[in-house]
Amino acid sequence: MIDCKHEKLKAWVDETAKICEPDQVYWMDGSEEERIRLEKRAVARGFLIPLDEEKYPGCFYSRSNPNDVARTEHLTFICTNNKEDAGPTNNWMSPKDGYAKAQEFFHQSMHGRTMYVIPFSMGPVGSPFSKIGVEITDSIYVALNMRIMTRVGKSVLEKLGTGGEFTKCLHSRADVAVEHRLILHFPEDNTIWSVGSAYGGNALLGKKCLALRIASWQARKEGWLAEHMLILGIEKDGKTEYVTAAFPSACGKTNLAMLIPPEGLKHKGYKIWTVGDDIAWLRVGPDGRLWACNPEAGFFGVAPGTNSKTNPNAIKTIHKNTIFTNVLLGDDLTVWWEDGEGAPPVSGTNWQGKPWKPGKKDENGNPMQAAHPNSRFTAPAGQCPTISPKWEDPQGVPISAIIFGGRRQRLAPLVLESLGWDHGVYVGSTVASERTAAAVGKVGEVRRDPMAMLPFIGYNVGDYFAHWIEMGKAIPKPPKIFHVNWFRKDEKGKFLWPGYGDNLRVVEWILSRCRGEGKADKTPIGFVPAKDALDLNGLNLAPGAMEKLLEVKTEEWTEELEGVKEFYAKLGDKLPEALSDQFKALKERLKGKVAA
Ligand code: GTP
Ligand code: SPV
Ligand code: MN
Repeated sequence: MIDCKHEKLKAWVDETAKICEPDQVYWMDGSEEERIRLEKRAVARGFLIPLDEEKYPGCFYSRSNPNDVARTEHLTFICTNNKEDAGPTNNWMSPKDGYAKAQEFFHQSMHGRTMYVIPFSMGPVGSPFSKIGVEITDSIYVALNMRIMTRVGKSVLEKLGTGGEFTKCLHSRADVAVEHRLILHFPEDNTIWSVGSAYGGNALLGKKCLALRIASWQARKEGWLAEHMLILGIEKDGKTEYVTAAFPSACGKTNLAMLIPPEGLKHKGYKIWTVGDDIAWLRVGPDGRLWACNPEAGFFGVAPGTNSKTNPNAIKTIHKNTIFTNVLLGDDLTVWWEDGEGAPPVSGTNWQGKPWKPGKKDENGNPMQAAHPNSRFTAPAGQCPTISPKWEDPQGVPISAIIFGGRRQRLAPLVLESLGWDHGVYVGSTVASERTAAAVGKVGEVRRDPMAMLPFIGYNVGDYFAHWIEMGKAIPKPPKIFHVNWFRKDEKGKFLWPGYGDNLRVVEWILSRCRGEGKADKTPIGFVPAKDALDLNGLNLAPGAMEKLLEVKTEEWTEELEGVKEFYAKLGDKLPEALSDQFKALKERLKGKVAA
């Protein structure tokens, strides 16, 4: 039994137990013995299925309710006293209404269940930049996932001491009904309440809820940044440079963070180091550069498309101690997904729990899906073959470049260098991307997703942009800011760029630009690589593909301004002047009135 000396925490747990009425309360200690015990219990209750012990040691399968397979942004709220503090891009509720509404759903929601109390740290326990949370949940699936994704247990409680600050994270699956689902953030109370879902981003409260929505609020107050970014180290000739990249959900962060250099670049001797694949906390370091930490301890990665061609490091990471959610479960107790590793099992059960065989059709005559497009793996970061020796360094790593990106079939070139910090913030603020399966909604629809943070900014987007502009002034040696698009297509709808490992060719150019090397052409929207500036050795691109990939069409970009204008108009007087100036300057450059 864990001994908690933090009176406020104990009182909160007692108070919560009175509302949710669990059968018992269990404090997690984070031990290995506890993991085995909880896994056994989850298996006995049917929440987890153990996979083949030889092929997948320590791995489990989990299938969630089919209505609960992605983040539900329309049920996600920022609850602040002033509506304006949530801004035009967030759903808002008053804290009073939020607590009252959710309380109805939490009431007696844990009958017949255990209430797990999970003390966790985002960032290494005890690091001056880490943040502590305590998640209360009735989901053993959540408890086991939190043990992988965060640092959990006794050491965190010890760090918290008798009066340490922590984020109160309350979660209940309740009846997993969409009508009873709410994901509420109370940044003024450092509190999160999530009910009615057991899906990752809705339920693993350390991740998007704490490390982005609540943390971005705190970061603004404390002068740092909490971002939806991977962190990647690129080593050459004994020197390692680091970049961060913000792409919207399911747009390639995990893949870029674990990339393998392509054959044609092998002779250059690059080594790639993975620091993080989803979230970065960035601060100004004593040397005047921007430094990034990964607050997470695991990867909650998209399964479909992951195979040893696209992402061999991920495949090696997930062969043990991994939880697979909503993929295909083979009758031989293996797992598989669309564009997965090797041949599919001869028979199995798909993500919906239906019998599945290769080639089987659904009721509409379409191929029956094996895995949900947003099916995921949860794996310890330390198992990644390319995990950086610095991934748990409390100081983080110094950043040379910030890369924004989106999924755009047209318009956005393969890579673009901004003209400076404020223009880079403009570029980030205007990122647009086609929707993916990571959140409920229409897949493929283009929407603005500023800094890939649209669903994760915990306050007014106008204030968030202003904070980015301010940060530029506070960083004596700021990183350069870029934009990439791996997803441009030809007329036939085929990707023009091979992507994955070949993305290193683009990162290589980016780093060369940061060192003041690398050739570029200036266009009205920023710098693109000069002809032959990208190393395409060993790459067989279709004739004319590179020209199309780097093409900047003035008419199309002028048209794009209309969309930006519409988006910026929503910000009203919260739009920072620096950004409206950037907008005007770009418009002039596109008219050709001023030199590009
Ligand atoms: P979240 O975990 O949702 O934040 O997503 P993520 O940004 O980490 O995305 P991830 O790396 O998991 O990639 C999502 C999908 O994009 C997968 O199906 C990948 O196969 C695909 N993908 C990743 N990188 C590339 C690329 O360079 N080119 C193409 N065409 N597809 C890619
Ligand atoms: C995303 O959707 O951006 C993810 C997965 O990384 S989730 O944790 O569900 O947010
Ligand atoms: Mn993400």
